[in-house]
Amino acid sequence: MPGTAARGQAVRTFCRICEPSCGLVASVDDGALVKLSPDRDHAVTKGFACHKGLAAVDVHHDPARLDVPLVRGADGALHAVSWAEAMAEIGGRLRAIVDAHGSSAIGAYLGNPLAFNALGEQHMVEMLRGLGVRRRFSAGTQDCANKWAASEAVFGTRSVHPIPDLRRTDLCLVIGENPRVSQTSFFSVPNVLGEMRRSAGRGARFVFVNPRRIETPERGVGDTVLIRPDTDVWFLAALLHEIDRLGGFDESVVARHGRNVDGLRSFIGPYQADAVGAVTGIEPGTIRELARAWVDTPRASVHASTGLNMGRQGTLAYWLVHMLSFVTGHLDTEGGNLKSDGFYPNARSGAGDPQRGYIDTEFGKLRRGGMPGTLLSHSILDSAEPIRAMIVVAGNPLLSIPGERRLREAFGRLELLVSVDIYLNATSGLAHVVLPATDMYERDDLNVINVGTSARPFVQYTPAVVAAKALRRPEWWIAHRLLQEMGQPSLLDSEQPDPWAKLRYMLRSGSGIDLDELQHSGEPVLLPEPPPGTFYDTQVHTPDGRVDCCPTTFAAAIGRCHRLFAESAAAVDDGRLLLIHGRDRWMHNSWIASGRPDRSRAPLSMHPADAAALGLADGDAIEVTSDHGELETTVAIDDSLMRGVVWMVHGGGGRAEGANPNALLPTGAGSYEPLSSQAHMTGIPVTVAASSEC
Ligand SMILES: Nc1nc2c(c(=O)[nH]1)N[C@H]1C(S)=C(S)[C@@H](COP(=O)(O)OP(=O)(O)OC[C@H]3O[C@@H](n4cnc5c(=O)[nH]c(N)nc54)[C@H](O)[C@@H]3O)O[C@H]1N2
Ligand SMILES: Nc1nc2c(c(=O)[nH]1)N[C@H]1C(S)=C(S)[C@@H](COP(=O)(O)OP(=O)(O)OC[C@H]3O[C@@H](n4cnc5c(=O)[nH]c(N)nc54)[C@H](O)[C@@H]3O)O[C@H]1N2
Ligand code: SF4
Ligand SMILES: [Mo]
Repeated sequence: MPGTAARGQAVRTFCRICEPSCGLVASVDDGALVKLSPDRDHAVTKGFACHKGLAAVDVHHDPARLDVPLVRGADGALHAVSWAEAMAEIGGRLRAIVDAHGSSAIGAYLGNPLAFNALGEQHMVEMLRGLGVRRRFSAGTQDCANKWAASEAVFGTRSVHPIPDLRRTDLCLVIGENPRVSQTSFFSVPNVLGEMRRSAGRGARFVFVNPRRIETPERGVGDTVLIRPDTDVWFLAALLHEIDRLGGFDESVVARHGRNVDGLRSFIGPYQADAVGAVTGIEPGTIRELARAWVDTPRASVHASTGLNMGRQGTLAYWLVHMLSFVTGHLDTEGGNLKSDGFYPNARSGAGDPQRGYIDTEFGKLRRGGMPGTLLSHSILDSAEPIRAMIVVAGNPLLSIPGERRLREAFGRLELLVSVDIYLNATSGLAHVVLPATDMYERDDLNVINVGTSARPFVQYTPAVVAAKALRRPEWWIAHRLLQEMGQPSLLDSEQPDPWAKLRYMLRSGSGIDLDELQHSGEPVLLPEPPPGTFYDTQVHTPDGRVDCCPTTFAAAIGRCHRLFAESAAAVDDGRLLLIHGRDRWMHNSWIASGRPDRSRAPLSMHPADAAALGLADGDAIEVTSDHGELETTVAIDDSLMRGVVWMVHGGGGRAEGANPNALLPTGAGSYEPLSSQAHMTGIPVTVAASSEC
């Protein structure tokens, strides 16, 4: 392993659990990782780290970690084997499946931690290409696929996501995001709460749009505007409508850099603040006041996250987020929204023509690039050409994709399920072969996650801080070992494989950085901060170089949007509660539950008045039912919620015990947004009743 640390050393490294990539110092003694501490000398993250990042030392030493390859035997149990035996098992089964059904019978799912793993992601994707795997699923369609689709349509590239210029902004609208808990997404700011607090201290106003009064305002930053779930698109349409009425569009910016603004105006036409009041639950006066504030504030910015993404119309909603910034002249300006490049210009590499972005499949038209997660069980159980082998890397789709019960049945039908993970998770518990990966302190890496979305971009190399324990292997090696087993060209054919070749090239061509020097210094290298005044020249990749204010590919979605509005208006008082979910401070998706006060709880939080109306009290056992499934849990009274909304943490059933809200979410036809394949996961109507078993 290059750079593995010797005895009694402090090794500079960084965390790869979430997006800020906080700098850490690893204390290594006698080849063992002893402690992780915040790196106070880090030029960007400056000693910030959260408890999850520091507790990753426990993940490294956790006796529950996978140490050796496992193969399921005739007795139904998993047995320790060598890498050669595990690969022979996979190779034998895969070859039989491909011989009988072709490579289209192989599917794959790539989970969230792979996006934090520079070599792992690149080489796993290469391996899937080598094996001819067409049906690829990922955490992306449960997380952010709407953002890729919207940016591709508006800016001509899926990779452009301008971020608020927090240090200089005077008004920041934060939609469907909980920075205190999650440290934000598609927006890398170390200690984002501290940064927001500093901005608030100099007078910046933060407005959080959320069905819950989230923790961030409690910490002295801003106010919450409560919104009914899954209605962001209409709130944003009304905000733009009222801004336009006030003359807030910047006609010269729009004329110079935009096209189809008439289409945008026609879309927002029906949505005055008064018209959306009942559906969004937001007082018309609140929207008008926000519109006035936006027009009157020269430095105004906006950011949206998973709460907005997971509605039925995430692409249209994110389109309007871009529009709010662009048509009012706040994009590419100080204190507005800016886009940085990181160590390579990712806007260019993400460029694509939205007109050619969709393909015909047996499930209808789908966005090219990745299948909707909510069609995974259908692709195994209901397809004319079923997936028979699945390769799952760094993911727990059984728990993270809606519809666990159906997925369990589908995975049970597979002729081969391979899981590459650091733990035996719920998904790998069903696998035929489980392969033990290295964790983030056992592999060398580069902070690739925040390229293009970082407020203070830096690039840093970390060595493998310690050698891999037992038989754990890095993903790049596993990918190429499998290619080799399948008789495909593989890096391992060479005596001195160089998994870094592509990243070495990207670093050099993108920012003139020499990988060897980066490896040698261990220092984070600072890159240019997002520069105002360059966006339209460097980041827009539409055919005519203009920002598309109403892409023609949205036509059907716009018609659907108007129809859904009429339906939602009719359903406002139907008496059902609306389920939302999200994160808490201790859990990280399904795989970390660090220091969680009560690991066994995933209660349903209810507003006191909603609980009282059902005769329920804190701690009562309940059954929660939707049109798609049911679960049992207990009530937690929570007056931070909007009336009529109930909340659960997601990821339950993994490292933390407890119910998983995905049992209540839709799958199959109608469960994903047609434009982006993003799953519909928020604002799900449910009924709650005292548990009949009590
Ligand atoms: N109801 C509901 N569902 C959701 C969400 C929600 O808000 N609500 N959120 C969605 C979102 S945003 C996301 S990103 C997805 C996450 O979906 P997934 O990525 O499928 O799920 P995770 O729980 O993150 O599982 C990650 C797995 O990777 C393993 N792992 C960790 N580090 C490594 C490593 O270095 N190498 C390897 N090979 N494995 C590793 C962990 O042990 C774990 O088993 O879930 C989505 N599902
Ligand atoms: N502690 C912790 N941090 C994490 C993670 C974790 O599991 N735990 N996961 C990481 C991952 S993979 C991701 S993607 C990021 C996500 O980061 P965030 O997007 O900030 O995720 P959440 O903290 O769940 O915040 C989502 C918010 O959306 C609100 N919401 C729900 N429905 C709606 C809606 O319809 N409209 C609006 N406007 N709001 C709505 C919820 O109340 C919630 O406060 O967090 C990352 N950081
Ligand atoms: S904020 Fe995220 S990147 Fe930073 S230490 Fe915590 S988990 Fe790691
Ligand atoms: Mo995510």
